[in-house]
Order: sequence, then structure tokens, then C-alpha cells
Amino acid sequence: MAVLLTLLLFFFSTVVFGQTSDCPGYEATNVLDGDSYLIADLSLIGKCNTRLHVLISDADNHVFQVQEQVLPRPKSHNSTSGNTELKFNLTRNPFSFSVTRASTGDVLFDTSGAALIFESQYLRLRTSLPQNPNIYGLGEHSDDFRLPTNGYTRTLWNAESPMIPTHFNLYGAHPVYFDHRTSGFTHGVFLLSSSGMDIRLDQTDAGQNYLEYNTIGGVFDFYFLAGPEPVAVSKQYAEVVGLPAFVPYWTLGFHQCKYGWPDIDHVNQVIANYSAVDVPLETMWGDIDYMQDHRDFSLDPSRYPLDKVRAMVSSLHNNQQHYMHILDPGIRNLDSYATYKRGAEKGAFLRADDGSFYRGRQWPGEVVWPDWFAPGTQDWWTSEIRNFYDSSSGVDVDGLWVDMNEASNMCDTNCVKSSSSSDSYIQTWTSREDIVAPKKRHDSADPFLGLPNRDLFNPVYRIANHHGDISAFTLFTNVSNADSTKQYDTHNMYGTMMAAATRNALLSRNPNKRPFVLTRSTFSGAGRVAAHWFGDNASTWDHYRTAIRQMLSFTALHGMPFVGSDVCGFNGIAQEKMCARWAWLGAFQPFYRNHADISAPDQEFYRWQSVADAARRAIDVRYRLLDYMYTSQWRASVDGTPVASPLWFKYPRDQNTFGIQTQWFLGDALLVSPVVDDDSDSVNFYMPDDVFYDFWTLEKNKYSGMMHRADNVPLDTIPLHIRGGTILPMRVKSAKTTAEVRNQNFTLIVAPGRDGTAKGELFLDDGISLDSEGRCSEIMFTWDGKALEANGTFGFDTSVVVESVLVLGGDNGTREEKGPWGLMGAFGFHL
Ligand SMILES: *[C@@H]1O[C@H](CO)[C@@H](O)[C@H](O)[C@H]1NC(C)=O
Ligand SMILES: *[C@@H]1O[C@H](CO)[C@@H](O)[C@H](O)[C@H]1NC(C)=O
Ligand SMILES: *[C@@H]1O[C@H](CO)[C@@H](O)[C@H](O)[C@H]1NC(C)=O
Ligand SMILES: *[C@@H]1O[C@H](CO)[C@@H](O)[C@H](O)[C@H]1NC(C)=O
Ligand SMILES: *[C@@H]1O[C@H](CO)[C@@H](O)[C@H](O)[C@H]1NC(C)=O
Ligand SMILES: *[C@@H]1O[C@H](CO)[C@@H](O)[C@H](O)[C@H]1NC(C)=O
Ligand SMILES: *[C@@H]1O[C@H](CO)[C@@H](O)[C@H](O)[C@H]1NC(C)=O
Ligand SMILES: CC(=O)N[C@H]1CO[C@H](CO)[C@@H](O)[C@@H]1O
Repeated sequence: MAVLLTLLLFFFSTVVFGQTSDCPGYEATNVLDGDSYLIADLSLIGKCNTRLHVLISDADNHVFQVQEQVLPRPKSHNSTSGNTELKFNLTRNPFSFSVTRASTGDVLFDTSGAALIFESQYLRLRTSLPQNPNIYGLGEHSDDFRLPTNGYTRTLWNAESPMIPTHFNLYGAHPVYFDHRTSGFTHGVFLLSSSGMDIRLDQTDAGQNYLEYNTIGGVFDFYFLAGPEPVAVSKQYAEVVGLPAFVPYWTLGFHQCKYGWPDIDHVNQVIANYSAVDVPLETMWGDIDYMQDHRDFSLDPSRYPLDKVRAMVSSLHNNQQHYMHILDPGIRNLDSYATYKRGAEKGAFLRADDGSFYRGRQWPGEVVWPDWFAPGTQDWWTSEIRNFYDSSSGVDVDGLWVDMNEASNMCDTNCVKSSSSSDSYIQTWTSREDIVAPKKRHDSADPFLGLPNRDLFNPVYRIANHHGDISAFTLFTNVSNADSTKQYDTHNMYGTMMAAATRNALLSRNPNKRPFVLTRSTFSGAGRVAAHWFGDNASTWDHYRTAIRQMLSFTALHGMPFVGSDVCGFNGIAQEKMCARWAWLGAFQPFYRNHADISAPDQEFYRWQSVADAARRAIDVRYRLLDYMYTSQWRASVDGTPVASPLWFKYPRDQNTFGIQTQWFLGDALLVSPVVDDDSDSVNFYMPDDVFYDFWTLEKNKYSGMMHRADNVPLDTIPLHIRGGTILPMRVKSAKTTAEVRNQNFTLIVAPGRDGTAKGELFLDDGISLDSEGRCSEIMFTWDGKALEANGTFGFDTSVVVESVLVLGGDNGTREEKGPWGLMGAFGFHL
């Protein structure tokens, strides 16, 4: 159907630490009407504008738009002035627009190559790209970090994705890409849409590169992010989708999980066996094994009896360790199951067209599904969590893990094929008398509910979902949410909404504590509420390498700083040497958890001597760097600076770095270059044109932008460099738990850059308070070649000191200055 379109255009100003720099500007408000199908309301707003918002929507506002409650957007404010870094140029007939960078004249986005299509169930918009474009993002995927640009399709449709297949849609949808130009300038383009879509990167017959959106609904709601530094784009994206949640300090410790632990005694043995080999275990996890018949908020009475589970959790807590539980969205629909009964009373579940609760299949068997839009759902979910995880009578978990929330339905669209059990419940798929059908919920006066008369089950345009039909193995897309929107439009947000509801519940349980939620399924902005692991990969070298580029996508491009892979791989048999290398790889990724499938052999680090040795040493180094990592998590939560970034983020003009996906910067200072080839002891790695110091020997070297090779890399180390120009705070010693690490003193490593100067920062607080305002320290370190200064705010009460400062790279090598210096006020020294 033809749709009358409105074009809204906004410019945004960037506010950095409360300052805005004014730019001179112009005013433009145009209304285009008449012969074409298009109406355009143009309003330019902002001061020094680094962000441009272009919304192409139907004039009647029927077409679905992402609910503000799910993804709150920054408020746009009109202003009559604004010289913008991003220039918008509209061509009326045929309609197209372009966005150019004012300072260089570079065309960043240009839709003139193909006509815009805006139909009720198919939208297309194409932008041209430069030759050999460097495009990154559009996660979640397991493909090359720099995306292929010929005959390549990225499908965004959250799906159960065992083995994280390449070239397919996985668990998350992040319709944002970074376009990095050889000039060294980067910009970002975010399409705020939860619709299923194929994004094609290809060339025309004439050889023109393009990127083309093909969506099955929604509007074209674009945010253009000017950069121009890559890091600036990450920050500008965070301004749009929200700053990531700050994690508790303990979550940076080492975690162990496995699906298939038979009983609580076994779990206790794992804890004891880690202790016996002196590999610090911070957090134990419970996968669905703990549940009775795989039901949320239940314990198997014989395998995981409450008293024993409580005793284990107490013992963990007494040793300053932690415990996590998994939850799935599928709720077994039996009246004898109180969680279900209470949810039903609150109307917390999605409904079929006859008003009964819509059913599917998950681990517990036939289930119903929380409707996160229903008014009673949050209350119900919160009270289930508060009751079951009550610290005095239940399982006193330290955080929650939400899985299967794409949502993953073990039923295809026929609900037969995948049904492994004999109770073929498709036959019981009838309306239930006891449930009152809800009132007619669609009020056509409400905006953004979606156009009427769509085929929500079999849209004409079929995205390349790896499960086939969009309703296969998930919730039927024609199911209505309580706010009258449809799963067809909101599917990609289901998992993030579950994570948000879980975070809210944890906040209600412990209002002053920073909650920790790990989610499998994500959507743009999920970082505000949850951390993420990369799902069910395999115990292969290939997935060891994949973990690096997936980390880079999430931390640098998708605003999710707390992520990691299942260390040693989830499916299949972990080989000893690979697991030892992965113990190191994981230690330099933000979230560090060993986890395996029920069908996989046990792969705890202590299962092999060599792996235990590797892990012990890797954890030792990680824990000494824990405050450096914590500080970068804090920094990300404050302004969106990536925790881990690709090399081109720091060397944006060095074209050699654009395709690197097996090395990364962790924070500002550390360059990690692990062994990546199967079973190898050597690694070829790139060193940008700069000063670097070997982390282990502290030896200084000037590099010139070339490949280097390390041979005979033993299993007890990882190639690691400190970038010149940085100051690295490290604990003097590691410890068995992160709580003990916090009592250790610091040493500062000053690594002067080419110009002889260096800087760094350190954030200190109690590690757990939701709000540590006034009780935290934000310390800036500067080195000018002769003097060190530590300055900032010093609100955190601590007796920990800086014992010494190592200044690297002097004429006589490393120079050590002995303190101690207290951390409750500014300090410094001159050489
Ligand atoms: C900006 O101005 C336009 C045109 O006058 C108006 O339609 C729009 O509502 C304004 N937007 C805001 C956020 O004030
Ligand atoms: C605007 O776009 C038209 C058509 O692509 C082009 O001819 C014109 O030069 C552009 N104007 C500016 C200021 O970029
Ligand atoms: C723990 O270690 C003991 C002694 O080596 C071993 O017999 C047992 O199987 C181990 N259990 C687990 C769960 O690792
Ligand atoms: C969705 O479509 C399926 C297949 O046509 C149909 O069986 C089902 O009743 C529909 N559900 C709703 C909620 O409309
Ligand atoms: C930290 O340094 C202070 C002052 O030198 C010292 O008293 C204290 O014992 C040190 N703490 C640890 C855990 O070594
Ligand atoms: C450090 O802080 C003090 C007090 O706020 C201030 O006077 C001084 O100029 C600061 N030094 C630097 C290098 O910022
Ligand atoms: C380096 O060592 C030599 C010999 O001990 C000494 O004379 C010189 O002053 C030192 N230089 C620096 C910069 O400390
Ligand atoms: C990236 C990768 O290794 N993907 C593999 C995951 O596992 C499946 C099934 O074993 C393979 O087909 C993929 O190639």
C-alpha cells in the first residue's frame, strides 16, 4: 500500500562534561507538498552538532515505531542556530537525500542510487559507499570484524543459533554500522528499528558499492553520528541508545559454569577442586540443572535440595565468592505450578487470538511466555524473583542470567517436528474456558501500533532467517502484545525486555546494589541493562578466534562493554592446549567465564595440569590489572568509551590496522596479541608505528607499523604490550578473590610516549553501590617527562597506597620511585 510519508530531521548537540561549544548556524523549516507522495517537515536543531536525526515515517503515525519505554531516546530540541558537521541535502523528485561531512565535503550517505520503497511490509533504502569500504558492526554475527562488502547479507532477527553459524542471524540485533574512511575519519549510522531485516552490502554492475536496508516493517529512523574519531562515534552512539550499566567489581573475577552438573555435591566438588589447585574461582553458576523439571523458581528436591544449596551459597559468600542462576522465559502452564498461577492472575502472558495464553515449548515442556508489555508482568516477575531469591529463606544469588530469550521456542511453526516428547500438545491447542479473553485492544487512534491488514505470519518479503519462517522456533509473529503492538514488530526486543525486567527485579530486591544480569539475546541499548556472552559456540580454534571479533563488535561498536565468550568453548570436546590458550584469551576479555554444554566433557581449568597452570598465571595477571579493567568499565558507563577496541580505533590513519581482528586494545594502554593459529606456538602480530613496552620485560621498543613474530610462546604467557603515553595502575599482588585484591597496594607503571609524556586514570569505590557519588575517587595521573601528578577527586575512604612508581624507558631503563603515597588526596613527585 502507498503510505504518506513525513520526513523529520533533527540535529543534536554533543554535551561533553557539561560544556557545549556553540557553532554559528542557520535555520531551515521546509514543508514540501504537492505532486509527490512525500511531505517533509525539516527542522534543524542543535549547537555544535555531531549528530543528525532523520526520521522518515508515515504522516498518520500508524507504522510501528520502537516504544520509548523500551529504548528511551535523547530529547530533541529545536534551535534556530546550528552549524553542523553533518549537512543534509534533500532531492525532491525522485526523493533521495544525502549526508555530507561539512569539514571535508565527504559524502557519508547518499540514497540517490535506488528509489526509496516504503510499503506496509517492505521498506528499502540504499546508500552508496566508497570503493573498498571499511564497514563494521550490524551485529550480532560471527563473520569478519570488517564486514565483507560483496554479495554479503546481514540478517537481523534474533534466533536460537547453536554453533553461531557464520553468515547468519544470531541472538542479537544491532542495526548500527561504523564507516571508517581512509582519511582516518569515521562516522556511524544507526537505524533505530526492531524490524526483521536484511542489510545487503554489495556492488552494482557498474561497480558502485552500496549498503541496502530491506526491512519488513517499521520506519526509517536514522541517527547519523559524525565522529570523526572512531571513539567519538562509540560515544555518540551511547548518547542515543543509552550508556551501559556499570558492573559490580566482583563480576570481573573468574566464573565457572557447566550445563549438566548432576547435583549439588558435584558443584561443591568443583568449588573444592578449584581451591585445591589454587586457581581463584570467584563465581559459581547454576545452569538449568538446578531446576525441578526445568521450571524457573524451583529447585530439584533430591539433586539440589534447598538446605544444601543455601549451605553452598553461604559457604561461597563466607569465602567472598559469588553465585549466579539461570532463568528462561518459558513458564510451564500447569495450575499446580504457583509461578504460572500467579502470572496468569496478573495477566502476565502473551495471548493467542482466542484470548487464551499463547503456548510454545521450552525446556520445561509446554510453556506460556511473559508479555513484557503487560502492566502486571514486571510486578509478577519481581515478586517471583524476590520470593525465590530471598536471602533469608531462598537462594541468595548475586545476579541473574537470562537465556533462551530470543525467544527460543523448541517448536517450529507446526509445533510438531521439534517436539521430542510424546505429549503432542498441538492437539491441546484449544481455547481455555478459565481465561477471559481480553477486551479488544487495538484502538486505531493510538499511534505506532502498526498498519492494519498486514500478513504478520507470512510477509511477502522473506528475510534470510536461518530458521526459515520468521515464526519458526520463536514466538508466532502474529501474536499481540498487551499494548496492541505485534511480535512481528517487537520480536528483536524480547530478550532485552526480559533482561530489563530482571534488572528491575534485582533493583527492587536490593535497591542500593548494582545489579548484574547476563543476557543471551540483545537489541540496541541492551548494554543499559545487561552483560552478554556470545552464546553456544564450539570448542574449536575457529571459535577461539571468533571470540575476539565478537568482543570487538560488542565493546567498540554496540555499546556493550561487559561481554565474553564461553571460555574453552561450549559445544564439543575442548582440547588441552586450546583450553590453556583460551584461559589467557578470556583473561583479557571483559567477562571471563568457562562454560560447557551437557554433552561436552568437563572442561574446568583444573582438569589438566597445563591448563590449571596457564589459568593460575592468567588470573594472577588479570587480577593485578583488575582496577585498570574496572576503571575502563566505569569510563564506558560514564561516556561510552569502549573497554576493548580494534587497532584502528587508536591508529585510524594506519590502513594496515583496518582488517585486524585477532589483536585488540584492552583499555587505553594494553595491546593484546594472542597466539591464534591452531595448536601453534607462534604468532604473527602487527605493531603500529609508535612506542610500545613489553608488558613482561618492560623493555621499550619503537615500532614502525610492521608485522612481528613471536616464536615459542609458552602456555604460561600471552604476548602483551603497553602503549607509550599511558599510565597503568596495577595491584602489587593478586589474591584468591576480588575482595582480597581490593586490599592490595598499587604500583603505577608510567610508559612515556614519543613525546615523553603519559597519562592514565583510576576509579575507586566500594565496588558494589548503585550510586557511589561522593564516595568514589576519580584519579587522573599525568607524567610530563619529569614529574608525576595524581589529581582528581578523592572521595573513597581507603588505606591502600601506591607503593611505587615505575617510569619505563629512561636512559638507564626502568626507574623506580618508592612511595608510599596515600590514595585519599593528590600526590606527585619530581625526578
Ligand atoms: C521543531 O520544530 C518543528 C517545526 O516547527 C516542529 O514541528 C517540531 O515539533 C519541533 N520539535 C521540537 C522537539 O520542538
Ligand atoms: C544536493 O544533491 C543534489 C543531487 O544529488 C546535488 O546535485 C547537489 O549538488 C547537492 N547539494 C549539496 C549542497 O550538496
Ligand atoms: C574433584 O577432584 C577429585 C580428586 O581429584 C576427583 O576425584 C573428583 O572427580 C573431582 N570432582 C569434580 C567435580 O571435579
Ligand atoms: C497466527 O497465524 C497462525 C497461522 O496462520 C494461526 O494458526 C494463529 O491462529 C494466528 N495467531 C494469532 C494470534 O493470530
Ligand atoms: C600497603 O602499604 C602500606 C604502607 O607501606 C603497608 O603498611 C601495608 O602493609 C601494605 N599493604 C599490603 C596488603 O601489603
Ligand atoms: C590538582 O588539583 C589541585 C586542587 O584542585 C589544583 O590546584 C591543581 O592545579 C591540580 N593540578 C593539576 C595538574 O590539575
Ligand atoms: C644512568 O646511570 C649512570 C651510571 O650509573 C648515571 O651516571 C646517570 O646519571 C644515569 N642517568 C639517569 C638519567 O638516571
Ligand atoms: C565460526 C564457526 O566455526 N562456525 C562453525 C560452528 O559450528 C558449525 C557446526 O559445527 C559450523 O558449521 C560452523 O562453520
